Amino acid sequence: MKIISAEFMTSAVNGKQFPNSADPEFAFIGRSNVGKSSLINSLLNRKKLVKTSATPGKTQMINFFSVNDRMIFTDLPGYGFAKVPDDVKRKWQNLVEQYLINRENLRAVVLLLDIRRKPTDLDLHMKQWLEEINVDHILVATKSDKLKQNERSKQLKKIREAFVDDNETRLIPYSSKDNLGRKELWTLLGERLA
Ligand SMILES: Nc1nc2c(ncn2[C@@H]2O[C@H](COP(=O)(O)OP(=O)(O)OP(=O)(O)O)[C@@H](O)[C@H]2O)c(=O)[nH]1
Ligand SMILES: [Mg+2]
Repeated sequence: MKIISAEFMTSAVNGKQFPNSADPEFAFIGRSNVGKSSLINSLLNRKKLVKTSATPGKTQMINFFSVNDRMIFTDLPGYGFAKVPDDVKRKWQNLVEQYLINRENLRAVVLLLDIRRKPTDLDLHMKQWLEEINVDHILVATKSDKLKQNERSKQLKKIREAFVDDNETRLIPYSSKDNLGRKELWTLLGERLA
């Protein structure tokens, strides 16, 4: 995908603030610190469009980005970060649920997993819940540059065993550092644009 334009649209802390647009939309979701914001920057060839941080829990709202004036990317707050107070956690959870259930132009969710870690119960619940509410999802294993090639294959296999129950579902190894997997992920997004 050639990126002609990528612009921040708005941040939302509740459903009323979601932008009114019918453009096909893709959401990026996963644990705190898994690399959601970095992945969006990598896909859009922008170093700093989306704020990233070594401190988990950085993204606390849903941020909307308009891409090529024809689709929208959303960066969701990460889940599973222990240091967030319970009431804040509940607020994020409500926001994300509201968004995933009601957003009519949502075409797919990109679900991110850290390639170095075994998926958690929260990851598994998110995946099962997306299936229940009939939202299409694409699986990505982030931070692949942190492992050597043989370790990478081993981890991908482990993640598959824990997370995917068929042989067809793709699990794309990605690195936002060197853009590994960028083309493959764009192909899957492109298929869902039409
Ligand atoms: N080596 C490497 N580091 C990465 C990669 N992706 C993200 N990181 C680093 O991981 C940390 C978290 O990245 P973010 O993109 O901010 O993660 P996030 O999922 O948006 O985090 P929250 O907004 O807190 O939920 C940052 O220090 C990034 O530089 C990657 O592909 N390779
Ligand atoms: Mg973030």
